[in-house]
Amino acid sequence: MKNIDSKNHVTGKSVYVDDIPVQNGTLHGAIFGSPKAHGKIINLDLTDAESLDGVEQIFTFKDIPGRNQIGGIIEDEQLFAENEVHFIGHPIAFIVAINEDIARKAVKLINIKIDELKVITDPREAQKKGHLLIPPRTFKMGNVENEWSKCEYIFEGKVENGGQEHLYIETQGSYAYPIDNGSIKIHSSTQGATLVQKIAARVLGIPMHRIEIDVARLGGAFGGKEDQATAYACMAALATYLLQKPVKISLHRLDDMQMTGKRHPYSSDFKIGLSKDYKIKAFQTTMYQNGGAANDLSPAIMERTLFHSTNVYYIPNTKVTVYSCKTNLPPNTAFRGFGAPQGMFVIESAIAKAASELNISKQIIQKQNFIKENERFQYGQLAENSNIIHCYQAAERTYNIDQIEQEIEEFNSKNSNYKKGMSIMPICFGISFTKTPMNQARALVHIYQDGSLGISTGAIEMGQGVNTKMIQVAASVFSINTKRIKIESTNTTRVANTSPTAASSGADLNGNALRIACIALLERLIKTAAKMLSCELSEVRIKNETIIRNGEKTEVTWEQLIETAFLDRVCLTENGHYATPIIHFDKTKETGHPFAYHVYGASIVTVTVDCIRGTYEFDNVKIVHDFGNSMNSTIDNGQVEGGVVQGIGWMTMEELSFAKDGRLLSNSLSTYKVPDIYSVPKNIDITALKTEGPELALLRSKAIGEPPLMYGIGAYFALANAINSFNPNYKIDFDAPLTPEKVLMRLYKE
Ligand code: LUZ
Ligand code: MOS
Repeated sequence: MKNIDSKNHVTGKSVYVDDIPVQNGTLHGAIFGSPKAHGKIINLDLTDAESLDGVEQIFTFKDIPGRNQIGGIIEDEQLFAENEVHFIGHPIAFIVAINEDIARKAVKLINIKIDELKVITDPREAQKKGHLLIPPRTFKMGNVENEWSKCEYIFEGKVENGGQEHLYIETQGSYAYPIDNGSIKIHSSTQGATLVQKIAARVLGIPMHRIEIDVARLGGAFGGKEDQATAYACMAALATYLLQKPVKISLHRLDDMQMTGKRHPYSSDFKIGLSKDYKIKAFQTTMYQNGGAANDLSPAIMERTLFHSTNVYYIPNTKVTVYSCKTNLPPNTAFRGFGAPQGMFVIESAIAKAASELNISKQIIQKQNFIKENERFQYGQLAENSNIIHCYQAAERTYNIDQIEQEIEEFNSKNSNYKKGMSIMPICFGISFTKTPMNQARALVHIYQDGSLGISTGAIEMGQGVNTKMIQVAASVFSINTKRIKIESTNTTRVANTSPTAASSGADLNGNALRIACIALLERLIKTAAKMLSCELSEVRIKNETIIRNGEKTEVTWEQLIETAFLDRVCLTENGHYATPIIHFDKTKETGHPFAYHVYGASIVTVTVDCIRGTYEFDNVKIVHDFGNSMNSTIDNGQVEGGVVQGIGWMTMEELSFAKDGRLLSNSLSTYKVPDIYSVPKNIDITALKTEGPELALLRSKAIGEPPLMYGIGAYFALANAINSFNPNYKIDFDAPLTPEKVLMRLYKE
């Protein structure tokens, strides 16, 4: 099935927050953010701004009727700074005016005096000074301390990875307006409708039932709207509540880039020990996560880093510690992969370091250590249906890795100014929110009298195609045409208490809830059908919109069935609830079974470096991916392609740059480079590993959102190998992103 939104997307008809027709008298908001990264507010002078013609009102923390607190996991983040500011762009005031231009003009008229305090942007410096967001956490297995003396080889190193700007095409935004009885409706560009509802209720000091959140779709999110859409919805809601007028905010790109958090940069130390036959016997790493000025989702992201710090490998002795460091940057947040890419980059770096020192190819070590069926991850869960070995073998078969290596060697021996490099990136990603209670969802299904359906779930469409998958689920249960089914917006009055659409679990959780609702309705309809045909329940089923009796088509159509059921006063509405079974985790022991299943895959990344200029082109990414039994290969392949490109961007060209004073220098698209059509790999081959798929995946089709991003990590090592064949003096180092500038310096490093 094609993505139901494709046509409207390419013709510009899809409606986003900024496209919603506004009501008469709608006011427009703009945010005054802190001009300094750290300091005490001595004086805030709003008089000039307030007297600007067209400014309706300016709100600060003093106007908040409820609590000035938007922190989710930890309550450590104010909606508006009260006495201190902690990052540049830290919201201080919200200006509401008759149009956007005036609101933005007024921002410039606000005068503030800040007594500056020391600015820290480096996570290691923050950790040394004791500025931690939460206490550090350690995962371990076996005993690394005892193991080092038994290792044949030991290598140590340091790894840096940069952050990443989400660059959703639709910036953060919200449109709020009063509805009946003192309630408020908010259209928010959020991945977490319930989170927005809950925090807005907290800020306004009113019950959740007085706030209705509605989300049609997002123009991209990538994690950036899991937590951070909330602030903007709360600001619009606050102004709406106090003025009783519609209020809209849609961030300017420059403000969005400056104010919002990004993927976490990490700085890490590692130590890896191997046996003579290249088995990894021990692995230790300490990672310093740059959390920014408040917790946001950092504790959960730290947790996912810990879970993924051994990637696809079985390592009997591990010790992994993550410090979440408080710095004067915008609070860093969820980004596709959610800490896992950072952890996986470190273990892959450790392996690359060992390979480089031992003068062997990285694959030799990778292959020796793939986790096997029923070996344990360091957090206690067994690798059931571990498909990494199958993926790797399929990649060897399908793409002939030896031949690729030979061709690269040949190319490199014949060319002096161009060098090629390749690398294999295996991945393993755990599916489920690591916080077990979040793994639940609900759906609401109405069958209307004419046989058409309206379905609602808690899933949010952000371009990933979840709505299309939801329609497929309902169509498959009833065996009816997808055209009969309409998916409604995600709305908290229809489906309550939703988890954010995140953790790659949107389709699994909401699709299973929807399936449960549809199956319950189907059972009722089968009863009606049996009654119509005067036969046993077991004799009837529905196929292609027709009632089948004992395998034979009858005259009864879907429409007749529904009409009869309605006249017979059968309930044609159903609610489904799903909670992922079997998962659990004990934080006191750091062990359990946190994931419903794992997604595996292997990619081969090849690159050509122009050794005069330091520029490069990715020739190929060849992938064997474990989709399970993909329910929509067009959508799933699209997710793989997008993920690969986003991962390569993170590893190679997307370089966030902050000045010492905490100012974001790469604050626009002229200074922050994302992959464009010219820089994507020339070719992406995707081969599906043929498997049945796990029972806990929706229709045995595995979660797809995040895992493929990590294929892009291979880009770093492919580049390093190409540099090395030009410059044998280059000793591999780990400092992503490996931008063309950095490549050039390494090509000519003595
Ligand atoms: N969000 C979250 C996530 O709250 N918990 C998770 O485990 C997670 N994993 C990936 C992406 N977002
Ligand atoms: Mo996400 S990083 O699944 O919001």
